[in-house]
Order: sequence, then C-alpha cells, then structure tokens
Amino acid sequence: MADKKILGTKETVTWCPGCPNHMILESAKRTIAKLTEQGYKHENFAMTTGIGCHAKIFDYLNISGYYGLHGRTIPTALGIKLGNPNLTVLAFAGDGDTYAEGTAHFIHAARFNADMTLVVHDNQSFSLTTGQPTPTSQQGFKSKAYPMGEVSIPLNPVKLALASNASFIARCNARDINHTTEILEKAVKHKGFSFVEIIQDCLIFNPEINNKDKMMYKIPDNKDRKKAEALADEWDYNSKNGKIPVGVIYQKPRLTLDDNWPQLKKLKEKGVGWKGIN
Ligand SMILES: Cc1ncc(C[n+]2csc(CCOP(=O)(O)OP(=O)(O)O)c2C)c(N)n1
Ligand code: SF4
Repeated sequence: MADKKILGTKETVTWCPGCPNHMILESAKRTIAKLTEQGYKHENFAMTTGIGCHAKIFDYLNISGYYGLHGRTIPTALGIKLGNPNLTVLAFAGDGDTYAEGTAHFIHAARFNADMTLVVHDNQSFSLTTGQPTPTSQQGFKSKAYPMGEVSIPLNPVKLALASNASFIARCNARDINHTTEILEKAVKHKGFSFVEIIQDCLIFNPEINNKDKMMYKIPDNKDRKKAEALADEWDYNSKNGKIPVGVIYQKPRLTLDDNWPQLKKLKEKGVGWKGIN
C-alpha cells in the first residue's frame, strides 16, 4: 500500500485555511492509498490539473502527471490515456475550467468514454482570479467583474453529463471526506469516463453559496436513467433551499475508448505503452 505519507509532498500548502480543497486533497490521498492496498500501483497513477485554486493539488499530491492549462485538463488527461491506456488517470479541474473554457472537452470526453476520472472542484466561482462568475454561479452573484450581479441562469453539470451520455456521474460534498473517498474509489474503478462533481465552498469569493451541508442528502447508487434525470432536476445550482442529492447519480457501463480502438486494446492486453510494441 502507498503509505498516505508518501502521497504528500514537501510543498507549502497555500490554500486559505479552512478551504475545502484541503479536504479534497485528503480524500484523494485516502482513495489512492486504499486502491494501492487493493493492487493498484502508485507509479501507475497519473494526474492532470487546470489552472486555478483547485489546480494547486498538483503540487501537494505525490503522483506523476502534468500541470495543464486552464480549460484543458480533460484533453491533457485524454492524451496521457492515449499514450498509455494502462495508467489510472485522474483529472482535477475547477468549475470555471470545466464548464467555461473546457465545455467542449467535457461533452466529448463523456461521449468517447475514455477510462479516466474527472474530479471537478465546484466552488461556483473563478476563485484564483478573484471571484468572477462561472457557468455554475448563482444568479445575482455580485463580484468586481459583475457589480450588478450575474444575470445568466447557471448550467446544471449533472444534466449536461447525462445529455452527453457519461457512463458514471456522481456528486459529493468536499467537507465529507469519508463519503468523497468512497465515491472517488467507485469512480476510479468504473471502466469508462467517470465524472465526480464535488460541491466546494470558497470562503473568500462566493460566501453566499457556502454551507449547503444541510441541503445535501445521500442517495443509494443509481443505475436508472429516469431516476437520474429526476435527481439532476432536484437542484439547479441557483437555489439556496431544497435538497441536493449526493452519491452515484448514474452508472451504466458501456464500451470504452480502449475497447473501441484496436491499437489501444492491444496495449491494454499487453500491459504496455506505445514503446512496448515497437
Ligand atoms: C487559457 C487560460 N485562460 C484563462 C486563464 C486565467 N485563469 C487562470 S485561473 C482562472 C480561474 C480558475 O477558476 P476555476 O477553474 O473555477 O478554479 P478555482 O480557482 O475556482 O479553483 C482563470 C480564468 C488562464 N490562466 N489561461
Ligand atoms: S480563494 Fe477560495 S477556493 Fe481559493 S484557496 Fe481560498 S477559499 Fe479556497
């Protein structure tokens, strides 16, 4: 097992004290430690990030990878997967990253069903750049960029994932480390594109939407499409009331990118990267 200690680094953590990114890091470490106990190899994990507060996780989590570009977390992860389909690839992204500049990548990664995990730290704000609204920010969100308040209706990422035929869709609460670890483990084990939307507070730039813990309730793993659509409808990223389902909202395995592409299938069967078949 990769001792949780070796999954950390010597870098000074610069997230604000109390920022739930600390908890997402802890959940990621626990997940990897648990999976290595079950036979996954520490050296076979690879990560990518975008640019943002969330992306600093690259400096604090001791696995190989690539500190990517803002909005390009997903294609970078996909590139790693195409280079060696035997790697266990985790893409850490922000909501700005994924649902603004990276929207097209999100849709197509879900369609391609590459066997990788996307972890979105959704704090409903472009936080590193001091709090402009993202596509999941609530209407009325006031910031220096929008002093009159955001007017557009937020998009619902769970609905977008369903419409894009994602084969695994989950949501969890950054502050619930045990549950997040459970969900991340299921996401990594899922064969195909797994999307985990983590609801995260930003203590500094969008405090109006913080403390949604009381609105959240855990659901049993769901495989039914109609039920998933109903669950996705329960919370629209705007309301400060109502219920927010957390857990596996939808899972339906189907052929992955590796299964559909003979060259990748061959690399998978041989357990090698491209160099290994030359
Ligand atoms: C290609 C590109 N576009 C825009 C930026 C500017 N930029 C850097 S971080 C950031 C905001 C990140 O927001 P989000 O992805 O939601 O992450 P958070 O900081 O909230 O964790 C932006 C817009 C950039 N560095 N590169
Ligand atoms: S600005 Fe917000 S998201 Fe960034 S580290 Fe601070 S609390 Fe976390």
